[in-house]
Amino acid sequence: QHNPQWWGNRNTIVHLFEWKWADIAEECEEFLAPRGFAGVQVSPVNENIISAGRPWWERYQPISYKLTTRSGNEEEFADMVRRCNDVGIRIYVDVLLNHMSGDFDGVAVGTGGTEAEPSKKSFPGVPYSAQDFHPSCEITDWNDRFQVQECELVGLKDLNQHSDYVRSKLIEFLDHLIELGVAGFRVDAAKHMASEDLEYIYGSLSNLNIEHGFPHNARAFIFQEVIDHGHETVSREEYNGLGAVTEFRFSEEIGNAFRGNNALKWLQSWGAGWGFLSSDQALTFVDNHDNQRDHGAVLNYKSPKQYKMATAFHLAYPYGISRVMSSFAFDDHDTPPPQDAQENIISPEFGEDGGCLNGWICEHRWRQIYAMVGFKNAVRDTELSEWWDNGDSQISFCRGNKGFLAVNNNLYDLSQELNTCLPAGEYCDVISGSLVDGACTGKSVKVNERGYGYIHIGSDDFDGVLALHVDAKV
Ligand code: QV4
Repeated sequence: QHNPQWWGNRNTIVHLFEWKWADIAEECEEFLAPRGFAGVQVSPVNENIISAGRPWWERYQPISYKLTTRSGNEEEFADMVRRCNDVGIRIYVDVLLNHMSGDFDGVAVGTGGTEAEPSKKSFPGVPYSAQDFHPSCEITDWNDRFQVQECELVGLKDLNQHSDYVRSKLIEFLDHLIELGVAGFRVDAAKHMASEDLEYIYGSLSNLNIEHGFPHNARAFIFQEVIDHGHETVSREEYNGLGAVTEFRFSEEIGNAFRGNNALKWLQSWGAGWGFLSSDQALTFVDNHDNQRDHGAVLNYKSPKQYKMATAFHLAYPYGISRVMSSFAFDDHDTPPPQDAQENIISPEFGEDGGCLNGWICEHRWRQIYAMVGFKNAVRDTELSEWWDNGDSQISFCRGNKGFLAVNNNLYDLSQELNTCLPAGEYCDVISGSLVDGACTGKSVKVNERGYGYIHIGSDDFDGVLALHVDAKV
C-alpha cells in the first residue's frame, strides 16, 4: 500500500497541521489545486480528550471514533474530502491505532461530548474496557521489543491489536474514513504496534471509494511513523513492506547540512546512498510536527533562509514521497494552535502577498516553497544529471532538460557559467520572483545553445537558492 493515489501530474503532500476542515476545503479549491499540490495530511479526526490550555497534542489522546474534534464534525469532514477530491487533492488522515487517552482524574468528556474514564481504561463510546488493552507498564528501554510494543507510550492506554475485537473496531473506523473518500492514512506510533497486527488490519480494509474518483481495487496509501536511526531493535524493515515509512534520518541530515554542519557537496549521493529507505518507501520531510519542536539539527520556519534552501533541495532532488510542513507559530512544546477566547481554533487570514497572518505560518504559501512544488511537477519522470559542486557548499544539478537547481550555502558568492541542461531561452528564477504576464519579477537567466547560463547567488542574497524550469520560461 505504497501508492499515494495522486492525480497524474502532481506529487507533493502538505500537512495542514491543526487546520479546520472547512478551511482545508477552501484551501484545496483556492490554493492547493491551482498550485499543483497533490494531497493534504490532516490532524486526527476522531474525538479526543480535552486538556487544559488546549495543547495541540490533546488530539493524540482519543476518547472515541466519533468524528468530532476542534477541526470540525463529520459533516464538515465529509464535505472537505469531497471538495478536495473534486479538484484533485487527496486527503490522508493521521490515525491513532496504538492507544487511547492517558490518565485523567475522574470522568473525562471528549470533544464530541462522549464520556470516558481513561484511568480505568473505560471508553464506552467505542466501547473499549480494560480487557482490550495491554497491562500497564512503562517504556524504559527503547530497545526492548516487549516494552516498545506492549507498554504505554508516555502513559497512553495501549490497545491490544492482537485481539479480534480491537482489530474489528480499528478496521471499522478506518473503513468509515475510506467510505468518506480519504486516500490513505498516516499511522501514528506504528513502531509501537507489532507489524503482523498492522498487516492484518491494513489487509482487511475496503478498497478506496470509486465514487470519489479512485480506480477500481485501489488500496489506501499507508505511511507509518517509525523512528529508526539504523540500529533499533524494532526496525523500519519490519514495516516498509506494508507501506511507506517516515524517513527521520532525511529530516535530521538535511537539517545538519543546511545549518552548515556538513558540506552540501556530500548531498550528491543523497537518498539510498545515505542508507535511507528506497525512494518509493520513504515519506520525506524537512521537519514534522514533533521534531520541529525539538532543539536539535532539524530546521523549522524559525530559520527561514536555511529552511527554504533545504525545502528547495528536498523538492528538487529525485528522492522520496515528499511532504511539506505547514505550521502554526509556537514558543514551546505545548503552545496551542491559534484560537479565540472560547478556545475555538480560528481560521487563517491571508495578507496581500497570500501569506498567513494570524498565528498561522503557512510555509506552503511561501512563494519559494509553493514554487518548488511547481518545479517538482514540471520535472516529474526525469533523472538527476550534471551534478556540479565547488568542493564545498555550492552545488547545482539538472533534472533532465526540464529543470535546474543551484544552491549557495557558502559565505561567498556563487557567480559562474553552469550547465542548466535547458533548451536555449530566458528563464525566470522561481525563487527570487515569479513569472507574471510573461515577465519575471525576480532574477532571470539566459540559457545559450549549449544549455549554459550565468548563475549568480550572492552570499547575502535573500534566498540562497535559484531554480529554473520549463514551465517558467520568459
Ligand atoms: C506524562 C509523562 C509521562 C507519563 C504520563 C502518564 O510525560 O512520562 O508516563 O504523563 O501520566 C502528552 C504530554 C506528556 C504526557 C502524555 C500523557 O506531553 O507529558 O505524559 O501526554 O498524558 C504527542 C505529544 C506528546 C503527548 C502525546 C499525547 O508529542 O507530548 O504527550 O501526543 O497527547 C516516540 C514515538 C513516536 C511519537 C514520539 C513523540 O516512537 O511514535 O515519541 N510520535 C507520535 C506523534 C506525537 C504523539 C504521539 C506519537 C502519541 O507524532 O505527536 O505525541 O500519539 O518517538
